[in-house]
Amino acid sequence: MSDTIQLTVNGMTCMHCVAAVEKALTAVEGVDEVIQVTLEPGGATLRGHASTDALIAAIKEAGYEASL
Ligand SMILES: [Cu+2]
Repeated sequence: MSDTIQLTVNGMTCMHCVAAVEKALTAVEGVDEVIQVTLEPGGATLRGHASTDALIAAIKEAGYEASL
């Protein structure tokens, strides 16, 4: 059983940023699927049981800001 998690992501300016965030989230333990990352408004929707702290940290490491 996995949950749908939605995050607000700030700092993305182009499709490369979107791809970078998508890649970063995919690598987090517990992420089953990154459903979508949107540029405008900046956000990410994914499925899994990953900790939100780990997701936010991964996005930060990729160079962006995220919050629930
Ligand atoms: Cu970009």
